This record gives sequence, C-alpha cells and structure tokens, in this order.
Amino acid sequence: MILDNKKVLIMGIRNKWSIAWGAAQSAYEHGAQVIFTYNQMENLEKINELIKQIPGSKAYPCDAGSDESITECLTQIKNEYGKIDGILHSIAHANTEDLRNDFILTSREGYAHACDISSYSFVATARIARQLDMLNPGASFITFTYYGSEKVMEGYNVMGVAKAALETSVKYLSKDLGKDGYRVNAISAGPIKTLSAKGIKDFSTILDVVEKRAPLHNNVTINQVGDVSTFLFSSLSNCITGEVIHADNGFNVTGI
Ligand code: 0WD
Repeated sequence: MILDNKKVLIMGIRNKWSIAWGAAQSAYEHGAQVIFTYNQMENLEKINELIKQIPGSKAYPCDAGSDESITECLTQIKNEYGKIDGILHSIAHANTEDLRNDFILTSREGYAHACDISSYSFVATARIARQLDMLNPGASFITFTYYGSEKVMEGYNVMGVAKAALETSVKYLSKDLGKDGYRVNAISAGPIKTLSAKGIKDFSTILDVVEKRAPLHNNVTINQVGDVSTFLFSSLSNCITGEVIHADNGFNVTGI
C-alpha cells in the first residue's frame, strides 16, 4: 500500500464530519499509522470514541494559536512515535461576527485572529517540527484551503484573506523546506458541510451552486478530499511541492 510504514500526523480533528477524519480514514486504509491533534478538551471523549475506528491511533491536545502548545504537543509525539513522515494541517478559525458582517467591518483583532489560527499556525508547525528534528526524509506537509482565497465568496470574508496568506505561505515554505527534501502543498477543497462550514452564511446555497455548475456536477466528500491528501503524503507525489491542488470537482475552472 502507498503509505505502508509511514506515520502521519493529522492536526484538527473535531468530529466524524471533519475533513481531517476523511483524510485519516484514507491514510489508514492505505497503510499509514495515524496520530491526531484536537483543539478543545471538552471534545476529547467523543474524539477518542471516534478514533477507535483507526487502530493504534491517539489524539493529543494542541492549540494552534500558541507556539508553546505546538511545541509541547509535537515533542510528546516525537517522544512517543519517533520521526514521522507527514503533517496535515486541518485548522482554521475566524470570529463569527467577521463572517456575518460585511468584510469592511472586520476588526483589527478579528483580522489578526483569523490569520493567526488559519495561516500562521501552519508556518509555526512546520518550523517547530523541523527544529525538533522529527521528520523522516521526504516528509510531506499539507494544509487545506478554499476557493474564497481566489474569488469573493459571500460570507467567507476575512477567512478568504487568511487562506490567501496560507496559500502564499505554502510557496515560501516549499522553498525553505525543500532544502531539507521536505514538500509542502495545499489542497483547495470544494465546500463540505462540516461544523466550521456552519459558520458561513448561506452555505447550502454554495453547495447548490457547485452541484449545478461544477464540471462533475457534484459536491466533494471528505473521503475524496482525504484520498488527495493520501496522494500528497505518498511518494507518488514526490515531484510536487509549493502547489495548491483543487479538489473541487472542477468548480474553479468554470466561468459563465
Ligand atoms: O467546506 C469546508 N468545510 C472546507 C473546509 C472547504 C475548504 C477548506 N476547508 C478547510 C477549513 O478552512 C479548515 O482549514 O479545511 C480545514 C478543516 O475544516 P473542516 O473539516 O470544515 O472543519 P471542522 O471539522 O469544524 O474542524 C476545524 C477544526 C476545529 O474544530 P474546533 O471546533 O474543535 O475548534 O479546526 C481546528 C479545530 O479542531 N481549530 C483549531 N485547532 C487548534 N487550535 C483551533 C486552534 N486554535 N481553532 C480551530
């Protein structure tokens, strides 16, 4: 199997609807050992129940907004598992009011918060993982982005700005980490009904439009997006880095 003997860290599991869960299932089905991080302590019981479906997996707390928390979490993982082969960042957050109001009303704090959690945390994770020397040769970093970074999407607002920063961070990180032979890519996933997506105004309209207009006339699933992350974790994608791959049934190529 393409991920045999690989250990991958999936950061940002919330529940069975999370894209992170689709990625974890796919990685496991293709032979990987899977390790998770989660954000909120009060969800731990449910997350532990869920990840029982992936034998040998374990979840560690990690607040992406704190370098100390990322360092503590990655150190613990390195001590327990040794070197790993990939890290998937499936983390984003913006204040609810910044997704409800017009973009122009975004506060300084709200703008910084969205960029901190949704973009900077990926840079911090990559840096800390490298500092800790916890990566095997050829390791692969992956993050999730969305089309709202490229075009104005109703209700996506500051998250679009944060995702644009994330995508550009992928390019700069690919240069820095390429020196060590590590790869860095983003997957621009089509819209999926998850807990985070509930924060976006009229999300079901977005799903309807994608179904009507995407070349493949369907919405993507967490399992399809997860298969793309498996490809990026695997050596089949050895020559791909600094890339944003659209996993959106082709929606991004449509014009009128
Ligand atoms: O349509 C969608 N759902 C799309 C999502 C389309 C394209 C991309 N994405 C992206 C999201 O922007 C995000 O980067 O995929 C990633 C995963 O999103 P998801 O699967 O839609 O969301 P969800 O299952 O709600 O998980 C997001 C998680 C958080 O859950 P909670 O509610 O526990 O905060 O992001 C994590 C957390 O697990 N997260 C954090 N993790 C660590 N520290 C933090 C934080 N401070 N804040 C949020």
